[in-house]
Amino acid sequence: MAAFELPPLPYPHNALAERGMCQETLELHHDKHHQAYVTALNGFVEKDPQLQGKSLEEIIKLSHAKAEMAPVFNNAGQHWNHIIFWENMSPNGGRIPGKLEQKINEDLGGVQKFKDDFKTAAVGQFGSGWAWLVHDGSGLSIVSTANQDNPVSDGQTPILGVDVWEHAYYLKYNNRRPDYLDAWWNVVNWSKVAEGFGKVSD
Ligand code: MN3
Repeated sequence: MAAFELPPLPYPHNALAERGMCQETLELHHDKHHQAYVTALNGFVEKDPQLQGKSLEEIIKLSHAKAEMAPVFNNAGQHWNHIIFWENMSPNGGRIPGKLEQKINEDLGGVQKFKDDFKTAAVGQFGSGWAWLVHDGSGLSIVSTANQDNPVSDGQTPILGVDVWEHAYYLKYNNRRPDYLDAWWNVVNWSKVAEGFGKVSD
């Protein structure tokens, strides 16, 4: 039995299309790209006894910053990143719950400034990568990471993340990464983000 499985997309592939995330992108991105990371990761686990029986987080920590384990880290990191990415979207994401909004106001200078700064981080990430809203145990901050990296390796807990690899937006938005990010705000699943925030802040 394979160690890891691709979790099903939490909504139909066409569910976000009206809000700017097209069906074809979700089919390729989830069913092909994410599946490829899971398949590759399972191949490494099958061959390496030290990875067997380990959780995804354990494998990420074990393989982080080890040159000989880079392929393991790349695929484990991307599997982790995409799980939160799919969960962070919804056709009815609702509004930012009050407690999270209050913390955004305190730590990030208000919701509009948070959105502006998050977009700046995501647009400014050179090449492939991610932008994240993280909690470091005391407060919220915005970070970006290259390629497959994620803030877990730095002891931070991501509660919201957006994929800015070209495969996430190129079919619909071509080179217009800022337009993709503008559309992405329309599908953010705020109740899920607040759930993640509750786990680290309570
Ligand atoms: Mn991706």
